[in-house]
Amino acid sequence: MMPSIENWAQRVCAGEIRALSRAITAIENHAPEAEELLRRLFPQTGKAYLTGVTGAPGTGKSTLVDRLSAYYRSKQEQVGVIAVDPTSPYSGGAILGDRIRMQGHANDTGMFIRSMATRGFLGGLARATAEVALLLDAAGKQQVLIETVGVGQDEIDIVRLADCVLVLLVPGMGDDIQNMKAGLMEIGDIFVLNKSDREGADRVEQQLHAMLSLVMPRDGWHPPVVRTVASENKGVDVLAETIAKFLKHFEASSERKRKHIEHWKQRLVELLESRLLQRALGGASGEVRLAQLAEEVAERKKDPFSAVSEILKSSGLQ
Ligand SMILES: Nc1nc2c(ncn2[C@@H]2O[C@H](COP(=O)(O)OP(=O)(O)O)[C@@H](O)[C@H]2O)c(=O)[nH]1
Ligand SMILES: [Mg+2]
Repeated sequence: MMPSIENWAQRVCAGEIRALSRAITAIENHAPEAEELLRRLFPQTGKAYLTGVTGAPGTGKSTLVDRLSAYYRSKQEQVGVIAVDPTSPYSGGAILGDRIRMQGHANDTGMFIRSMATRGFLGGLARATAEVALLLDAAGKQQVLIETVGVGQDEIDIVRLADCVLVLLVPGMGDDIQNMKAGLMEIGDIFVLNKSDREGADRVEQQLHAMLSLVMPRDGWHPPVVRTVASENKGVDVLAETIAKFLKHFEASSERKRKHIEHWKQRLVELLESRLLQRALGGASGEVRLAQLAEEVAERKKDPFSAVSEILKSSGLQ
């Protein structure tokens, strides 16, 4: 088992597509070897720059990610793309559409694209995405782009992983911009006004600036608005330069370090929780015991505090 995991880890580091795909599947399935693999790869990580791309469906996220990827590849940087789309299962239309659109990179070994299933994740989608990002980092992808629809808490958690967050908006959103989630407003490091070839771009940009003037700048960074026409590859170079500028600012202000420490603090708590829960409840018999105790508490035969003490005692944790 162990030598083969070592070999697997080496192949991941070399960027071998099959080894990477297998590793992502292991992460998605929460297979025990995924943890061992990530442990071995961890020392090789911490070099990638993670950019989160979020916005409503149809705003052009996939198109933009595709264009940004091509930009980075033209600069000889290796690129990894993680597409998280809650509206589509693996074989669904949207993902297939993404695949077809990304086919321009199909024969490029410096580029790795993966669509993530979004349902049925043990331990949460954000955690799986974070682990896949680590994997791509270990595989030498300097630019990791994470596409996600900015709707639920899951998506917000995913975007929080990123070093730089792009929030996409398009003209014709009408009053939507007023109702835009405060959360999205706060996590955006750069606002991208895509489809700026469409009517109403000036108006949306004005509204956006008005709203942004109310947001406190973080460490002296005022989130800029960049206009793009992703489908025509317009504004993509300016956007990439703005992302690079943000990174420079981010590192100089030590904000990146602070963010990473915060991130790992949260991840450690999550890992601790899941391990302790595993130890406290054990296998199937623990689950049965939990259900029994819950019933007794619901019927007021037992108080919840004694029930928890009982679980801890029987698992040797107390
Ligand atoms: N007019 C125009 N259409 C665009 C632009 N960017 C993307 N599109 C189109 O918008 C549609 C949705 O794009 P897609 O990238 O799939 O959006 P996503 O759902 O946010 O990933 C596609 O038909 C794109 O070709 C743009 O800048 N201008
Ligand atoms: Mg998409």
